[in-house]
Amino acid sequence: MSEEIKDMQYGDSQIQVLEGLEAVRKRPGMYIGTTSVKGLHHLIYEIVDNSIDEALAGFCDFIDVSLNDDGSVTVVDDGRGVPSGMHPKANRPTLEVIFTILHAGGKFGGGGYQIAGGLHGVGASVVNALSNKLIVRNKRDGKEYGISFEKGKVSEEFHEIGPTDGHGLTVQFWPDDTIFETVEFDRNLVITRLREQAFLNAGICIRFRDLRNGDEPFEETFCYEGGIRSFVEYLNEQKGVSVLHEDVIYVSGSKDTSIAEVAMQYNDSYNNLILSFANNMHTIDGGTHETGFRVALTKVLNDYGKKYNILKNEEKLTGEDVLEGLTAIVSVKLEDAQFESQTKAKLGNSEIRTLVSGIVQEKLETYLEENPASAKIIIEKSIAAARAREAAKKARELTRRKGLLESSSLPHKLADCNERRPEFTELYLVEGDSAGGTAKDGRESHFQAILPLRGKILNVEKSHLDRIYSSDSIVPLIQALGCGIGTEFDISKLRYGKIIIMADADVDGSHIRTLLLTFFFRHMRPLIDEGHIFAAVPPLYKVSRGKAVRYAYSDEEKDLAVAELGGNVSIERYKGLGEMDKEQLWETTMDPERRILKRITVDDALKADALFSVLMGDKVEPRRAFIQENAKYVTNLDI
Ligand code: 28F
Repeated sequence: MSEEIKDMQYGDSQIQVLEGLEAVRKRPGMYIGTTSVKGLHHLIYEIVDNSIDEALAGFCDFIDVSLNDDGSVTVVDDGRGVPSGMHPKANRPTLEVIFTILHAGGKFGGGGYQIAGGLHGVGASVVNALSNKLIVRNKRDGKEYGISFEKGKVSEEFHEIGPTDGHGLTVQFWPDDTIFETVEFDRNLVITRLREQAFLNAGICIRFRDLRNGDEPFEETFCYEGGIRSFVEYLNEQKGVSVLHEDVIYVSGSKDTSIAEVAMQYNDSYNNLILSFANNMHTIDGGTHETGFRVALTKVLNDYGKKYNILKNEEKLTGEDVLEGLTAIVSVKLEDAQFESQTKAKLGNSEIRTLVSGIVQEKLETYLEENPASAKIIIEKSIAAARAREAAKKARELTRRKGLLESSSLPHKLADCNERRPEFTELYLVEGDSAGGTAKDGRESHFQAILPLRGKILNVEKSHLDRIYSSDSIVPLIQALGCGIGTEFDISKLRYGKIIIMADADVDGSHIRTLLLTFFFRHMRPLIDEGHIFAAVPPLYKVSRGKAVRYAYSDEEKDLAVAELGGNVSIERYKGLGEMDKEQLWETTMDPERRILKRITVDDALKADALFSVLMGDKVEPRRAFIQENAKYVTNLDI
């Protein structure tokens, strides 16, 4: 950006005029990454990000997001609203410029907002370009103004509507169905993101409403005074783990224009959950902020352990040991974030490593000195991890020697599809050989592959997770997916775009779903983050009268179907998928036009992970209540 623009006051003239919106419509992927369901959701995030920027600037504390019945999304904030004058350079109303000129809004400039969110930061104009229709209402200086667009072009000129006591911006948009693979928003994806943003920006309240089902609107408000501390508490609650020390450890600090904060708490589980963020963007691939945290954590725990003789002789904790049972959030905000890696989700700024490791080193040390009881528990947990690591290493070597995971051959139980391009293919993971056989006969073999899983083996797998590496059920799964596991995991090698878990709606089915979700979550996490994992939702009843057939997925739906078809209906209750013939299976759970799929989010996986811990004995108390509470969730997957 030119110095001339940089030196200007923040105002109408700072908008950078870069390109027209036609380019966005021609190559949407360049601006939002993908036109899949993930890209679709990005539209909401872009608009909400602008409200959050206004909140971070200190002028807005309430954001309202709703999914409307007509397929549109409305975002409202109570910020200052956009200056209502003309943009001097473009000689158009500023509001129009923000929504029509690429990169407008000052996100990429200095000045203006100190710290702007959004990795892509492509802004409102890209959302506008990719929407059939977009309506803006702007309240500022006692007046309300409006402007509307169609496919990025002004359809109703900027105009004054009338007086108002309010202030802030409202945007409503209808995504363009000729651009996106789907224009149906997934409530859970939106909720997960909004909740995350509320945690990352303490004090901002975000209300979410799903108004698409008129009779039963859904509403939830996310508002956390505790910020990332509350985030850690929330995650541990979701995991259903017992924490090892009372309070969440929180450290923060800043240098120049960068700020960093870390919240962490150990629990009694054997896995870790470290989520890192840069400018409110989840950095899935980590980066300098996460490395700074890990390095400092390892050093501080080793130093403390040695100083107080908890670590003996040559005993040393590795970076992996100190993470066992840790839930942590690392969040940094900086002016000129640099991202690397294929997914552009890895922070590269080296000064951030120094900042984070500096504050963790200094402040965590102080915490440990002031809380010796907690310090001892934490270090002993890490020592136990170090010993378990040795044992696990041996188990892994055994599997490696067998060469199972390295072999490029496909499992013999896999009925593969003909299509090779993953974006068009689906892999059904089917509980049991009998349902597997029916699915094989009933599928559309062009794009649907079937892998039967041996449920019994999964159910008795009550040992440590390392045993899974040699499990007869999991190894074929790893082979079929083709993308490896753990540190060798490479999502670009994934052989199927959708991985669909098809299991009965009973306890056995729930076990299998739980184990699979836990497995994906712990070892193939990007599959969940990138929305590849689904649960098929089989019907509970078949209601028929002569040739007319209705499938019902709940008791209410069954009653409706009975009412619709009139008297003399026959009602069949499915006990399991294995009971259906191939036509029924196709109609109810495999036909893309008719089936119901639930996309698995990180929240679902977290719940499954927690349940898995209980089933596998990670957690002993209060076992029964916990299973009862959560088994229902995993069985029904909250549909
Ligand atoms: C529903 C989405 O986009 N909210 C926004 C503001 C506030 C300002 C602003 C936005 C001004 C000249 C670019 C107000 N007063 N919600 C939103 N709230 N943009 S977007 O300014 C944009 C610049 O050109 C704002 C003083 N400064 C900034």
